[in-house]
Amino acid sequence: MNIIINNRTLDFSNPHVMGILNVTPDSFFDGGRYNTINKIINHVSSMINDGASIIDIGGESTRPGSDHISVNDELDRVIPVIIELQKRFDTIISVNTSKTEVIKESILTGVNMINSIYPLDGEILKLITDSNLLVCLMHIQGTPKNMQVSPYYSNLLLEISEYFNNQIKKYEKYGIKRNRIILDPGFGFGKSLSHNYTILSKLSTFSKFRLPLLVGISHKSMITKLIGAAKSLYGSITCAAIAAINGANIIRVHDVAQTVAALKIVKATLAAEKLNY
Ligand code: PT1
Repeated sequence: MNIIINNRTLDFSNPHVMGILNVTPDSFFDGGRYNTINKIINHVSSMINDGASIIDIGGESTRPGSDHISVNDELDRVIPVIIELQKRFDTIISVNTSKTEVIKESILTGVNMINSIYPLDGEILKLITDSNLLVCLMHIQGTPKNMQVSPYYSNLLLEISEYFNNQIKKYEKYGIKRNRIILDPGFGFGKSLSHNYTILSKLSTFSKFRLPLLVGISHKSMITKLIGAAKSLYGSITCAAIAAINGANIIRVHDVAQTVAALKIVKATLAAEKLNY
């Protein structure tokens, strides 16, 4: 599976790492850490050197319980950063937003991928179609404000698959080519601890869509609830490795170098599996 974006080919024979760049003052893990353009550039530069092929810029926290910020605040945080990164780096830039205005401005600025935690509609899907961008389609139940109150599924994997089916159909109706869509089961977005681990263990069920699979597990509560925040890096790397073994194509993480190292081990293991001694 290959995707061509901006004259670059994303070859999915091995998983890619998406480095998280939070330009939020309140993000759940690293909020406020990258609050000057120099800090941002240094951080992105190390993520790329460490092996990230996509940088995901987010200006609004979507962790459980988080509030929305205003359109103008989000534009002020995100757009200047996209511009600076484009000047300096030859990387795929993803914008993590659900706001129409932010998506519009990001497209004008030349972003390569739209990563929205909500399904997109109408006008914005047309814009994405015309710009030939990649779009991540993530499953969510509820909204960040209420999604963890009492997540419930009568059939978790089936319901996520149906959601993907319906949304893919809608996206295609607006002209988005199927090979521009990336699927994401949305770890922590309206899921209990056991829902999250069921998805992780059965991730390969979503390979049937024959679309790239993105996962974001890094430092989430499904890890800290089991091993505590102080050790969440170890859990994040473990989850990245399990996800890669189970078919994830893009892994969204805070710790790029550590994840890339783990993925090398997974790659060697999967390659050896195919050998016949
Ligand atoms: C994700 C994701 C995202 N996660 C995509 N974008 C977040 N495509 C932001 C917790 O339980 O998985 N995929 N953008 C961060 N959201 C959360 C959700 C952070 C849950 C923390 C938790 O701790």
